[in-house]
This record gives sequence, C-alpha cells and structure tokens, in this order.
Amino acid sequence: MRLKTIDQHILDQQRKFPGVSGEFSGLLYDIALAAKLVSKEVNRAGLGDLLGTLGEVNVQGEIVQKMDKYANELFLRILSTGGKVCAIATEENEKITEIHEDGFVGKYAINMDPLDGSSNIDVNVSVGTIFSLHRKRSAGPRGSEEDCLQPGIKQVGAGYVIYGSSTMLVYSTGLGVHGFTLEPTVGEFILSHPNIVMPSRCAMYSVNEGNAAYWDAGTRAYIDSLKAVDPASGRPYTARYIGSLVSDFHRNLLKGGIFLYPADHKDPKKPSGKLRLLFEAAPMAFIAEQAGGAASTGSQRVLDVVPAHLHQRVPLVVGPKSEVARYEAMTRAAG
Ligand code: AHM
Ligand code: MG
Repeated sequence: MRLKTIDQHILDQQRKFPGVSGEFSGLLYDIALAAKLVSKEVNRAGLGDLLGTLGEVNVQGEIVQKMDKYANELFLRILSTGGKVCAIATEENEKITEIHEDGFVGKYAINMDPLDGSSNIDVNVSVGTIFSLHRKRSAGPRGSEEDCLQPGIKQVGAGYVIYGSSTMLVYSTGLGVHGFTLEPTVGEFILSHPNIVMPSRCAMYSVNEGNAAYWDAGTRAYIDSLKAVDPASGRPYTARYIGSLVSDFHRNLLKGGIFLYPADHKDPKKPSGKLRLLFEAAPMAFIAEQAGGAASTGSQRVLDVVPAHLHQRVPLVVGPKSEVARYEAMTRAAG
C-alpha cells in the first residue's frame, strides 16, 4: 500500500467536495497537530509532575486531572488561531469560548472532550480526545452558543484520537471513516485503516455492569440475553469494558461489539446517562453511522437529539445496526 499521510488524505478528501475552502482542511490539520502534542505528554505522564489531580472540580463535578487541563488549554490555543473557528465548547469549560481575531470570524464551531477517560492515566490505561465539527449557523458577526448547540445530524465532521499502545486518529467528514497511526519518530499520522466498516456480526458487549441495579428492566433483560449461549455461534457474548469510551468504542468498531452507557435510574425523577451529548455521544454516533453502525439513546437516534444545553447527558447505545435495534426493541417491550 502506498504510504499516505493525514495531510495528503485531507487534501484528497477536500478535492471530493467542490467549492470547499482550505479552512476545513486547515482545521483538521490543527486537530492533528494538537493531538501529536497531547500524545507526547500522555506518553510521559507517568514521569512528569503532570501526573495526578489538580484538586479542582470541573463543571461536571469531577476532579480535574492535570492532563485534562493541559489538553484543554492546548486544543483551545491551537484552534483559536488561524481564523477557522468561531466558537469552541469543551467538556472542561462551562461556557463556550468565542473566537475572533482582528474582526475576523471563522466558519466552524467545535465541540470537544479534550481528554476523555483521563482518570485512567494514573493506571496507564488508554485515554482519548473526541471532536465534533459544525458550521457556524448563528446570524450575528460573532460565534455564539447557538453554533455549538446543534443536533449531531448537522455535524460536518467528527473523530477521535486514541492514546494507546500507539496513537491513532480516526475521523470522518461524511465520506467514510479513516484511521491513521502516528509514527512517533517522524511525527506523522500515516493512513493505516482506510474505509473502516464496523463488522455487522456482534460477539462482544461493553457496559459497566456494576450499575445494573440502576438500569431499567429492558436493559437488564437485554444484557442477560447476551450471556445466554447464542445458537449461531454456540457461545455467549464476550464482555469487554475498559471504562474509557474511546478505547471501548475503537475496539468494538474494529472487532464488532456493542457499547452501552444506559440511563441511570438512581434518581427516578431524573434518569440520565453519564455521557455528554455534544462532547461524546454525538461525535461517536456520527463515526458509528459512517462505519455502517447505529447509535441510539434507547428510544431515539442519537444524531437526532436536539441539545438543550452544552453539558447535556444522554444514554448511549452504539454498535452494529441489528444489535442496537434489538436493544431498542427489548427496552420498548419492557415498557
Ligand atoms: P470523563 O469524561 O469524565 O472522562 O468520563 C467519561 C468516561 C468514558 O470514557 C467512559 O466510557 C465512562 O466515563 C466510564 O464511566 P464509568 O466509570 O461510570 O463506567
Ligand atoms: Mg469525557
């Protein structure tokens, strides 16, 4: 196979969209650049004084890991320059960051989780970055919250970076899903997984089963069904849960599996999922659909959910189409 860098791939994709300006491609280059810098820091996190928590509480009420803060600031700094972006919303910041340079406002809004699963860093488990790209839609001269608060179906691109045994960037601009592996010595992302298609056969499930007491009856029945011997394969499904969305999703995308973070009924008046619609669920849903899979809240296609606020959480069930449909049917039947 001819070696292709991410820069070349982005240019090739740009040619398929007549009239597309270089701004969008520039944005993807910027994300790749920031990802390389985060990758370098994540790899040495065990050595530097970045390890550990800062003792602050972020808007989600969780302890902010030092690397979260580093990645958040780095992405904001890199994406704020060059006039491509009008607004950035991140899981770390309560409000959007509006961007304008010398009266110039970019065409795109970005939603991102700069370092998802960062509590795993202390124990050397893979973490990731998730990003979602929208076109500016507000009429005003500046970027605004409205530009970030768009349903997933309006995304013009989405992707993630996994900082694992190697660093990989996986993205889609609506023309399939493509994966690149970082060659660390030369600092280039090389196309390693062109046109990723999620296997339709599903033999694996990923869920935090410790929460089963808070699930609805349909979810419990569905997970139980996976533990029965499947007549087709002659064995039950395999359970695999890392607790790091990007890693769990990536494995299932390549090997065929369903990931669930269902609604949690701890507070019966306020059942909700844990994962954030804009920063986690919608971008992963975009990638899943582009790879031939599906993503649902249990009762609705994730990409159709209209966000009410930036930090909204939703249940997320993502995997092969037939498996997601089976989950929806079983939860519907259980009422
Ligand atoms: P974070 O955004 O605070 O890092 O939390 C998100 C993570 C996901 O990566 C993962 O799928 C999930 O939380 C794990 O949650 P739990 O520990 O409840 O299973
Ligand atoms: Mg997160």
